[in-house]
Amino acid sequence: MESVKKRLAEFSLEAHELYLNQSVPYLDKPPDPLHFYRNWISPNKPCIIRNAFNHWPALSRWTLDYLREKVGSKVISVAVTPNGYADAVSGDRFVMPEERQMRFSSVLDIMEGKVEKSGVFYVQKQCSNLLEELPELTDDLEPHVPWMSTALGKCPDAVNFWLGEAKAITSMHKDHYENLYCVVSGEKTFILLPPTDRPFIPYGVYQPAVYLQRDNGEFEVVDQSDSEKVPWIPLDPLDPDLERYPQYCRASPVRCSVKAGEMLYLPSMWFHHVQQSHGCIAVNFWYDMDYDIKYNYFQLLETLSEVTGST
Ligand SMILES: O=C(O)CCC(=O)C(=O)O
Repeated sequence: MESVKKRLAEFSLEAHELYLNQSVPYLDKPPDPLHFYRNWISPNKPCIIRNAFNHWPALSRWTLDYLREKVGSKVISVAVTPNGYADAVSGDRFVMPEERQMRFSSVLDIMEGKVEKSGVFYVQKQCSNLLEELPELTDDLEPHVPWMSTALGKCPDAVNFWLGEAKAITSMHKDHYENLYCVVSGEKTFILLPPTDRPFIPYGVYQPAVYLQRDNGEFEVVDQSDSEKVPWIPLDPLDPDLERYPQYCRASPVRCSVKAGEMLYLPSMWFHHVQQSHGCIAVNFWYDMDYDIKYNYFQLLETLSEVTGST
């Protein structure tokens, strides 16, 4: 077992030498599908694409005033937390946000500082919330990214809308989606780690719970006793506890900032942690490719890391 563990760690370091970049490269225009498949999807490397959605009216239209006029009266799902961390480890719990139904105009009031509320608010429901909750906005963009849909041979499985406060942070995790993340206004900062860094990334298994805000404004953590325990990453890449998780010093996080008008290609199974400027608006396209050989290969790495106790 020890030799498999050692080989896994060597493999991760070799991956860096062999094919990974020290920073996230830029493409200056949308690629053609075959080129993109060959150079980015297949090797599973992230990149930032400029000028990929200049033609979306959203880029010039989506001011907070426009959103208030167009969808202010709509009721949407908003993630509310005391500290900005939705879906994150807190003590010995995996704590999810309170999912509150609010008028879009009330969220805008908070973003614009017109009202003061305790808690941190983030429109981030990842269930294709753009199509499900805000269909009025879909005229302002394309329903998919044609060159990506051609490259993958399918349309996206979800189109998500994101609008959040500066304090709203997405804790480190990975998804099995091919992700095209488009920043429409403001800026997002991603910390990325390749799937091959898995042996250096700690995991724990946590009791799930949700935040619930009481009438006095205090947040309570309520256990979801009927739900199964959740495997999650307890480490904060902004302040990694290297005494507790010494193996993380062998990982190679890459930081990139994605500005308005830019699109990040975030390949499946890459670990990511996300911060944002206040009021940042983004849309992303998730393509589920869990039948792909690439995904199965990283699942094998996951299993090997688990059984060798590389976590
Ligand atoms: O923008 C964010 O806060 C998180 C994005 C994310 O985790 C994703 O697109 O998978």
